[in-house]
Amino acid sequence: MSDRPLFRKVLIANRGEIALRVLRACRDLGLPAVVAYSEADRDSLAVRLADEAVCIGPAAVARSYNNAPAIISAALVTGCDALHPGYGFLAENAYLADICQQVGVAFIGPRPEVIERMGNKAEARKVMREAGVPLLPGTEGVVQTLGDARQAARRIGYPVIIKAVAGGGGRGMRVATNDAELTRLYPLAQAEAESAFGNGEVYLERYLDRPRHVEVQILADHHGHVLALGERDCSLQRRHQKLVEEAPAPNFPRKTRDALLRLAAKGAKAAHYTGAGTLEFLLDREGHFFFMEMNTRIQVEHPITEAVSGVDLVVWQIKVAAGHPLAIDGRATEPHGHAIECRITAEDAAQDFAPNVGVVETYVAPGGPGVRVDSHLYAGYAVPPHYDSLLGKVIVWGKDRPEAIARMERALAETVITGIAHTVPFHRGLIADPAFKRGDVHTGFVAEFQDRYHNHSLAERNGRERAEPVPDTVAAAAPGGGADGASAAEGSR
Ligand code: MV4
Repeated sequence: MSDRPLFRKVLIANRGEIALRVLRACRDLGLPAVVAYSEADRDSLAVRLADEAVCIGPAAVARSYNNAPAIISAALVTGCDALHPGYGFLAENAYLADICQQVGVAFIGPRPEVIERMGNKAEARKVMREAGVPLLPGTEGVVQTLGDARQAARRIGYPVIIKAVAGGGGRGMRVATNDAELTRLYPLAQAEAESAFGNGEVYLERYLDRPRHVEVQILADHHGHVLALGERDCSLQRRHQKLVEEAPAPNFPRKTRDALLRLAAKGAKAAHYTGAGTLEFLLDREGHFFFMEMNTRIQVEHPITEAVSGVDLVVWQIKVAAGHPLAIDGRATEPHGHAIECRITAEDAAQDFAPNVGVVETYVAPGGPGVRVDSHLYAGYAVPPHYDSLLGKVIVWGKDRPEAIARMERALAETVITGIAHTVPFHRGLIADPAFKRGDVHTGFVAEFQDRYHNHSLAERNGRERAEPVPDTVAAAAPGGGADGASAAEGSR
């Protein structure tokens, strides 16, 4: 490659730990970076460490991090010729990617048409079906009428799940176990989708009870090379917020994994994908996998894939956006060892994960062999109330899963954060759980863990064995099937 710099300057259009992560990649590449920040983030670590910083508006996200014109203006006035959107906010906004293209700023992500296509979950299903990627039985595209929905559900077989085409991440899903429920829930799902996404279109799929969530990291360049850089198990979630992720997926047969990675790469190729992206799959009890949706961004949990593949995903995102070919030998990225990530948030697990804000009094980050911390915390930092509650991520690597677990226990035990409630104690409980240690994970795991924990402490306090179970989201749904699933989904809002 020539010594010509990749870009003149990169605008980082995000905040928190990911702004810092992207800044570090820019530093590693010798690229100057500008951090775009809101008035609430003036004192953030990314702003302090950046070469340059530019205020894009007030604290409210609609007027700063979600304000495309403000972000584009910031890129232009600071002389940036590339923009990294991070995750969340406008990271999967085709309009921002399109405007970038029009004003000559490289959007570090896929083309706007690809973002748009994958953002429509029914369209994404069509692309994957044509590429031969396994899907759950479901509708070809959007369901237009209740009559069509009932007919489709009879063909698919109950239980079915109604999903918004503009949805994703679990919002606005409804589970129906029979025709009467479908009749009741179909208009509700439509109305919910309309109000949440401004698009009331929905589609149907066969509903799987407590599947595993396994996703595949894709990296693709503008020269037709597509790499599947391994899978992550992200089954440990609470209300669609991931708590723990690991790579490779535990108890996952070699043959299934090979097929998963091969088909995910095929799907990404069919989608004309470029940059870093993720295909999400559900895995059933028998080990069959089914495509669910594609995320067209770098994900929070990308470091575990970096840890086992040796590939710096953010560096490569920037390189492929500049037109560089993927000079990575697919065989060299076979997973080496095992990595686990805990997402530490400013939530109080003892108060049903109520978010809390305040000033970080003390912060002592863990370290030592095999430990990486991606966090924007520092002692004296005031966690602003306007944004999500992620404080940072503890990522560990070990030569095998038991070593990674032991190192996570060590790292979490070393972590000190005072001044605000956080989830480190909850994570320590999860990691120490015998079922987790067996790799016996699924999307109902956290709810079941909380039930065990909650019932146990209540039993202690009340001197009795069982307390009432706590209803949760679809994740908690359904020991015994869809009927509970439907009510749990309904109760989740
Ligand atoms: C499902 C499902 C069961 N069957 N689809 C949740 C997030 C969104 N991306 C899709 N989700 C689900 N889709 C069918 N056909 C169960 C979930 C689901 C879930 C998926 C992954 C991780 C955690 C989850 C928690 C609850 C429900």
